[in-house]
Amino acid sequence: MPTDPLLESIDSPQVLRQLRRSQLPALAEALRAFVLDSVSKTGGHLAANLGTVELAIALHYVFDTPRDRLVWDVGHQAYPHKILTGRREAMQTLKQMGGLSGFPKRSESEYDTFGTGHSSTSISAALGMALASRAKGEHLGSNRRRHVAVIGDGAMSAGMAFEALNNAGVYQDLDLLVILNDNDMSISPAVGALNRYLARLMSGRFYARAKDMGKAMLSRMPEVLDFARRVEEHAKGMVVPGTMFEEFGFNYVGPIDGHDLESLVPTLQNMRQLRGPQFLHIVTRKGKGYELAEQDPVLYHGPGKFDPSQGIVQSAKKAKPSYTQIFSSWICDQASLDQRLVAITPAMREGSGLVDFEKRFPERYFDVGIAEQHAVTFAAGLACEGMKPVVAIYSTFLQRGYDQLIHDVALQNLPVLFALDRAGLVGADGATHAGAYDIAYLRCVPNLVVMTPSDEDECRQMLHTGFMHKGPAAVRYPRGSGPGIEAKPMMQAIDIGRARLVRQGAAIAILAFGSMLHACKAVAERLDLSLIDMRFVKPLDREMLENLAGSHKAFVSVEEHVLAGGAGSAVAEAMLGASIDRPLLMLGLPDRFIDHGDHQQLLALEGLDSEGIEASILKRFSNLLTPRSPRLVAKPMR
Ligand SMILES: Cc1ncc(C[n+]2csc(CCOP(=O)(O)OP(=O)(O)O)c2C)c(N)n1
Repeated sequence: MPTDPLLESIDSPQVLRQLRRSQLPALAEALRAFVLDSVSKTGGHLAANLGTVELAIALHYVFDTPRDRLVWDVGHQAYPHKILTGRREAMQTLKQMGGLSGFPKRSESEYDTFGTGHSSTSISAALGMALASRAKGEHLGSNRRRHVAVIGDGAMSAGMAFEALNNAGVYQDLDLLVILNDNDMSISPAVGALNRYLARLMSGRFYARAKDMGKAMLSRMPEVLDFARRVEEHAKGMVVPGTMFEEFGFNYVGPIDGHDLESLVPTLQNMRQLRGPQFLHIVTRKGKGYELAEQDPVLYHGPGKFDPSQGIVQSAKKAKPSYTQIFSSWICDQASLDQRLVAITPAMREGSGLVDFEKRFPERYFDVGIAEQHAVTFAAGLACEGMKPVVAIYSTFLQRGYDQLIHDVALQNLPVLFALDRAGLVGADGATHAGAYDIAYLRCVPNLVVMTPSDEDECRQMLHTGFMHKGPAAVRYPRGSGPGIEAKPMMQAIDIGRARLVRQGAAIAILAFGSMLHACKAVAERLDLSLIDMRFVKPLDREMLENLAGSHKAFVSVEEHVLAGGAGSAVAEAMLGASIDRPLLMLGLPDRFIDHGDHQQLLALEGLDSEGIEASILKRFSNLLTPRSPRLVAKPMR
């Protein structure tokens, strides 16, 4: 790590606040170098964090954190904040098991006032805090508590952000400051009319005038001893008249250069004195200060480890295709066969594997912004008119579109295919991004078909099956790659609701769902058990269960999903319904949030690797197994 005495001296914002303002640019330089070096060693979000270096310094310099509440939206851009709030050394543990989270987390630091990961929550949360301060009488006097939400232009596109503005704008006695960190980028280029509007606000004369005017005024402005009236007057001088944010009841200031501490610090100092909902629009550059990231902020949004002197080098080694790549090639193949196919992404073009699709079928590609709710209902509308929408969405983000999925898609039995990426544990992104609940929230919805592919080819065939199906369907597949089974070019619909016997064994049948099949294979071999690739959570293959019951004494269900309401629960319900009287061992994720860490390691810790599965089976059913293998006797149980 580059050492810098100034940066190293900052162990808390209290120390930062002792610095002279003239020292801040040097601190920013050291902090930026540290962020780059640190992320290049651990992997993590880079470009967004290079863009918030000055903002994090200015906020902690001006506001009395942690007493004043600072809420970072999404939180992927909060590394400079983490570093300035006593976690500089710990950055080397970022996103690793037991280490720092990649997002703000209340249990990690008192400076992390609100846990984030999913976007567009900051204004709601800060408004809640501000109203709580008012209820507790902390809103009076010069030492009153302030509340700041920092939100990116991408995150601003979500309905939630506007719901919060709408709610906040009527409270004229609150200390609430919303800072729009506008870098004209989401993960990929920002989209939509809001983006165009912000570009107009920033563009040409408008921006230059506001900026120069603001600077001229601020230079005349005494730093501390301004009466609120004078401060308001000055700040108002920078207001661009008639912005949308003013119509919402906010006092809009900006746009100002978010990398220029000379304007950022005094502007914040002045706005800190103002009451009522305040809105500061700052302009920053994603990847600021690292040429390669400035040039390609998409590539540097969330890189793995890399050498900063070389930049990211794409590996020449041909790796196994990820499930995302399987989806990516399937959707292009299917689209070339069917003109009705349209693809929808809520701002996740890269992560969801739609880069090629956009290039090849631009008129059938819709990036709707960070707007999962809208994405789902928009798909429903398309389906009503005979299109065949595919919503490519992470399992964790479909949680946002749940009512739309029930009310707008399933209730009307519309043929919308949900391609659910990142199902199961997601490793370094941790609990906020875990796709651990989708089976439970999907399988209770009438009309939905829910599929869990166990390998690459099955994934491709299931996507095809879901696409051909006349009603709504979901295919849930995990992050990363599968067992390495080649996906056949030919596409053939699978019989809906049919499981597949993988191995005929004795005594016990393992019912494996999706990603768990592979780990179960070794166990079935070692213990001579039957193994079934269940394939469908809904409809579940009851006939298979009934047949198995005739020749097996017990069942084991295995899924990478919470046990509560999951696939095992579906099996239990089906067994009860069919009066199948056999003991059932349900293996899956516990009723607890699972933090970040290496995916395989986390699965092993939860007993979902083949050793863990075997140990659980031995523990519960050893009396049912014939001790043909010495392992049955010798292996200690967990
Ligand atoms: C509800 C939700 N959907 C999608 C995402 C994935 N996501 C993380 S950051 C990001 C882009 C955010 O853009 P912006 O707010 O402008 O921040 P920037 O990275 O440009 O600083 C997206 C789409 C998310 N975190 N939450």
